[in-house]
Amino acid sequence: MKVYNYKDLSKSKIEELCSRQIEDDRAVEERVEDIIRTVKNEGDKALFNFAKAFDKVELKKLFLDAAELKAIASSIPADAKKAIETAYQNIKIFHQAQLKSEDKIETMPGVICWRESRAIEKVGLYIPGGTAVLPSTFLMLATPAVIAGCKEIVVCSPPQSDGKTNCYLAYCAVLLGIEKIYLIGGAQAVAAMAFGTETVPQVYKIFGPGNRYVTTAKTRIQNKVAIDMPAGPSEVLVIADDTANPAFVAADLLAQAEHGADSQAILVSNSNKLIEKTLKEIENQLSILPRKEIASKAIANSYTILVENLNYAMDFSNEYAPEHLILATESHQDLIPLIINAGSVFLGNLTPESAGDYASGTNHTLPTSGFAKAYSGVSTDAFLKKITFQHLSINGLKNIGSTVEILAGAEDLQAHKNAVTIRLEEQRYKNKEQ
Ligand code: HSO
Ligand code: ZN
Repeated sequence: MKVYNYKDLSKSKIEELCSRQIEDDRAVEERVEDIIRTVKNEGDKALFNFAKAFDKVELKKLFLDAAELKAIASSIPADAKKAIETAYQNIKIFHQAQLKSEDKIETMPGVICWRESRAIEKVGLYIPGGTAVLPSTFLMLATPAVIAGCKEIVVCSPPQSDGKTNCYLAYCAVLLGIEKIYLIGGAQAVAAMAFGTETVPQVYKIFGPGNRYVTTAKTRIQNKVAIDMPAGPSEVLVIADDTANPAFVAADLLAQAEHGADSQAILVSNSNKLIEKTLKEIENQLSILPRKEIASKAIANSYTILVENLNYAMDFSNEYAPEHLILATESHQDLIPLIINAGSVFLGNLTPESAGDYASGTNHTLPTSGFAKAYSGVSTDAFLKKITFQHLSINGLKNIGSTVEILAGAEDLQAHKNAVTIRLEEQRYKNKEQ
């Protein structure tokens, strides 16, 4: 892990450190475009063929139904069942609290405006499978979808080699009342949910992480359906001072690094001693990780920055806009107001990112690649649309009328002006009659 001194970094070097070098891969793009076209043209037939080609399984049907899911879920170990239930409970409580109704606002006498939420009727959730099966992602996406009241929740996850799904995902489905898991992975799953096939319902918004094929497919279908956010490799930035425990910091950096060789784990500290000790700890802990090959590649792509004080650390962090920000500092409360760009923040020495990844209640589907500058993570809101309403009383019409007439006149939109004038005149006529 390279160590930089913040005061020696030029503006362009900082920019370079903050850029996530994700090259466009023309080969992946072409493959994905071809997959999307094939699913669009051939529907289910394409999905069976892709399962054979990519997942190496000959499927008899494209989904598992409620009874099959229940049977698979029954083999879940008791401790895993309990852990999923606890995580679900916390995620549910936190996301339920996000359902808030707004007040009606009288902007001027007789003019009342308000917003109401309505669930997106049909949503698609992609749950990765293959080497990384993520029941936690199932909980993170399906829980807010259910809470928001989405009528149709289509869940796609690649099949295992036995043509099924694993017991953890099956149990999540049972717990959430999801009656089908479509055994479709990769770009073909995204295409199926975007365009619909004989079996897979078309949805209005697609959520979920995935490999390059999945994320490329999500960007390609955006002219047809909405997506949660553009996705890139996962990342963490830890700001630590002398009070941090180097072993804890190293563990957090490695937890990120084991996600993928392209993950980034960045340490920013005002303490040289902490940096040195953490680098040693990384070496020790890394050597015994089952995923050490992956994690060491990610660590090699990552770096450390020594800053003079924590204000500079915050400046760098805001420029980097990390998906996860860990404040392992004594003054974490004082730093909160300085945070401008971050997906999710973990405060203090006893708050590992893993808590949020699995079970504390916050969502782990978060903006990466600097998108935390403009995007929020997934929440109950992501499954809702806000519809505005307004009502004008006669008094309201009289109060607002001339403003609208004048502005419509200024824009040369006579019909807009008339829509007000015609009503005001009818009122004047009525008044005269009385
Ligand atoms: N850190 C990942 C989420 C995750 N971690 C799932 C473990 N499982 C992105 O926030
Ligand atoms: Zn994680």
